Amino acid sequence: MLKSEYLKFEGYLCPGFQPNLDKFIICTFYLEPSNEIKFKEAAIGVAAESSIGTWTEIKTLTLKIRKRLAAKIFYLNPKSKIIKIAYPIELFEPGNISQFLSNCAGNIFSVKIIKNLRLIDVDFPKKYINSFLGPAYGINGIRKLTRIKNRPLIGSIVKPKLGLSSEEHARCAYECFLGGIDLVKDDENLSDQTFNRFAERVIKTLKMAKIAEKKTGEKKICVLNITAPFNEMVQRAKFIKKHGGNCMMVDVVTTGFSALQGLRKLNLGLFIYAHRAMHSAFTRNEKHGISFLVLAKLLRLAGVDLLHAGTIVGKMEGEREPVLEVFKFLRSPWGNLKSVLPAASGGLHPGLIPELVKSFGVNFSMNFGGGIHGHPQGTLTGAIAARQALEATLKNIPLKNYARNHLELKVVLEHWGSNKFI
Ligand code: CAP
Ligand code: MG
Repeated sequence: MLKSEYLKFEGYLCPGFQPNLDKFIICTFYLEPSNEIKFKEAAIGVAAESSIGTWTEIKTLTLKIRKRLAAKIFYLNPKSKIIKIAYPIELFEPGNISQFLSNCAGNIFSVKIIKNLRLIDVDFPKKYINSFLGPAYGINGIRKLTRIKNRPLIGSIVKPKLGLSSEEHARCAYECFLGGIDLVKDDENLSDQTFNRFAERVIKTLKMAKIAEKKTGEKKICVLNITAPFNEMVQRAKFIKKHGGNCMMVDVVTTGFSALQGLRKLNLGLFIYAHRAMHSAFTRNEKHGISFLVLAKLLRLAGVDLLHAGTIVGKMEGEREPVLEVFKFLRSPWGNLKSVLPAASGGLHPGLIPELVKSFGVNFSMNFGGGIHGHPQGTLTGAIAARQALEATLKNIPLKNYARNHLELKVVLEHWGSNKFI
């Protein structure tokens, strides 16, 4: 039986090495070797296969290349199963996220010597961070556009996610806007289906948003999903711009980094609303895959302006600490790149707004699909109730007190209380 020769390799295992953070990308992994494979051997295999090595010694690998480009394991803890690897920055092409992933999240997930491997975190040198465009708008740009200074943005997702005509869709969005909602978005799986054509939806929804702006005096954002093959996405984005829109939604995981970076580079004058559908296929398993924190860092490099990042209390998985860590990262300074507005979404209803503000403060966006369209009295009332719950929370008034003379909210509290998902 053929056995890998990783243990014989030199130059990868460097306990005590202190990487210069301007010259190395640092990846933190959780590693479980396969049976019969020593922890050290698996670690060397991961370092070799994600830099310059393969399963056997090769004659073409000179000492010069090894010294310059070999990835260095500088922390190795068999107990916690954590390893830290320093990758020489020369291994990477600045501005190219797909290349980074092919290197640090590529073949290493497939090698037989590992049972489980998870890329938990990554630290980049400033120079590398600044080789990316990052968000065009960021939190400040979105707040300037919406004229919302210091409260959370409140959004809704048109439901049902599929099945409405473009007319019905625009009508539903209009009711949300009229009820006090700032952003109304397409669902992640709505694109240009026969029953709701993209072009018609854009024209009708933007028209209704304009009417609602006049009626409410507030800025209204239509979050229109352009997810499609790349060239088609560019055409759809330009169509939104031509009809007066200011936001494009992209399913960033299913679309991929190459397309996302391509869109950002075109500077289309629309802020990028990032939906993360499919992320849990590789972010959820705590022993194998890539953490959402790593994905959030890459999406900020790629240039998204707003990113779904979890709720803690809603229907989607995501524990308190990792969710708060991502919120903190997206809102913190990072090289020369702008910040990203985190969005809480999934199984939320107005009764949960105090809990959301307690966890996340005011610098985020919160979305309600079922939580608005599931209101016993329908969409408009549901939207009004959500806005009332936000107002009460910002004034520090308990919802049940505020509900005494805000009946739309009263109905919500009778219907869902402040119940949260498990
Ligand atoms: C929420 C939602 C969003 C999820 C995405 C849905 O609808 O429209 O796509 O929030 O999850 O389809 O489930 P509801 P995440 O408000 O009706 O639950 O934000 O975790 O990426
Ligand atoms: Mg959805």
